[in-house]
Amino acid sequence: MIEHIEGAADAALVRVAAAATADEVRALEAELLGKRGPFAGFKSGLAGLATVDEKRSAGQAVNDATAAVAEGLDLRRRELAKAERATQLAAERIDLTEVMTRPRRGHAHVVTQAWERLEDVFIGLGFQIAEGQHVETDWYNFEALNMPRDHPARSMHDTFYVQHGEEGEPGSTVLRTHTSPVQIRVMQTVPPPIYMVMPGRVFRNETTDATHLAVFHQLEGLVIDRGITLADLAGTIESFTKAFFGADFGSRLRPSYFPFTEPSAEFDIQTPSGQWLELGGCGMVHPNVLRAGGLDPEEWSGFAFGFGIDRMAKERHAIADVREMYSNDLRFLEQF
Ligand code: FA5
Repeated sequence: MIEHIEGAADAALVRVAAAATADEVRALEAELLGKRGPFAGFKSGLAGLATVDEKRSAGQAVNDATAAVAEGLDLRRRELAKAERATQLAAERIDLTEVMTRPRRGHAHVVTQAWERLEDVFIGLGFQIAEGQHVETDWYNFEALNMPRDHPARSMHDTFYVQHGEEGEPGSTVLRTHTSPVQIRVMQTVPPPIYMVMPGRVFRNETTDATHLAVFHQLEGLVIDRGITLADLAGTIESFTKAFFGADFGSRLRPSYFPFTEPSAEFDIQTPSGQWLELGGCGMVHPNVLRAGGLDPEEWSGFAFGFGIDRMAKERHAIADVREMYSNDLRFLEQF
C-alpha cells in the first residue's frame, strides 16, 4: 500500500507542476486532496490493514503524501502568481525614456549672442545698460541730435515713417534710424555722471546687400562727466576692443563727420593679421546735443559712440553676407 501511496503522490506532484493557471491549481487541489481524492481513499483503506504496525506506517505515508501534495500545490500557486505579476508589470511598463525625451535644445541667435556679450563686456568696463524705443519722434531721432529738417545728413538715413491716426503730422513719427535718440532720453532722465550703453534694433529704408540690412542692431555708448576729453574716448574704445576681440587686437580713430558729435571719428579695429575693419562712429557730444538733453555744455562734456551689432557678429564669425543671419536656415544658424 505504501508504494501505491508514494506512486500516487509522485503522479500528483507531476500534474501540479504542470498546472498552467491558478484555476488549474485550484481544480487539482479539489481533485487530489478532496473527499473523493486518492489520498482520502487511502485513508479509508487503512481500516482494512491487518496489523497496527501496518496501519501506523501506511497512515504516516498518507499524511506525508498529503502534506507533500499540499506543499506542491502551494509552491505552484506562488510560482504562477509571481509569473502573472511579471507579465502584468511588463504589460503596464511605461517607457520613461520615451516620455522624457526632451525637445532638441535651441540656443540664442548669433546676433543675440553678440548683443549679450557686448553688454557683458561693457558692464565689466563699468557701464550701465539702457534701452530706448523703436518708434521715435522726428525730434528725438534727428532734431535733438543737431539734424534739423533740411540738414543734408538726413539723406544718409533713409527713413521709415509711421502714420498714426489723423492728428499725427505726416513725417513727425519715425522708426528710429539709429540708437542715438536714446542718448537724449538718457540725458533727460539720468543725472550725470552717465556711463551707459544702449543696444537695440534700428530701421532704415535701404536696399539690402551683403553688408546692409533694413532692420539691424546698433549699440550706442554715452559718457557724460566733468572734464571728459577725446583721450577718454580713444582709451575706452581701445579697452573695449581688447576686452571683446582679444588682447592682440587694436583700434584707431579716423576723422569723420556726424552732426551730433564734434569732433567726430570713425573707429576701426585692427585684426592680429594687420587688417583694419571699420566698426562704427564716435565723437565728443556736440554742445547742441547736450543742451537738447537738458545739460549745460559749460559744466558737462562727454563722448558717444555707435556701431552695428550685426556687422560685428559678421566679422567675428567671418560670415560672408549679413542677410544669411536672417534666412532662418537652421543649417546655417546651428553653426553658432
Ligand atoms: C550712426 O548710425 C551713428 N548714430 C553712430 C554714432 C553714434 C556716431 C554716436 C557718433 C556718435 P552709421 O550710419 O555710420 O552711424 O551707422 C553706425 C554703424 O551701424 C555702422 O558702422 C554699421 O556697423 C552699422 N550699420 C549702418 N547701416 C547698416 C545697415 N544698413 N545694415 C547693417 N548695419 C548697418
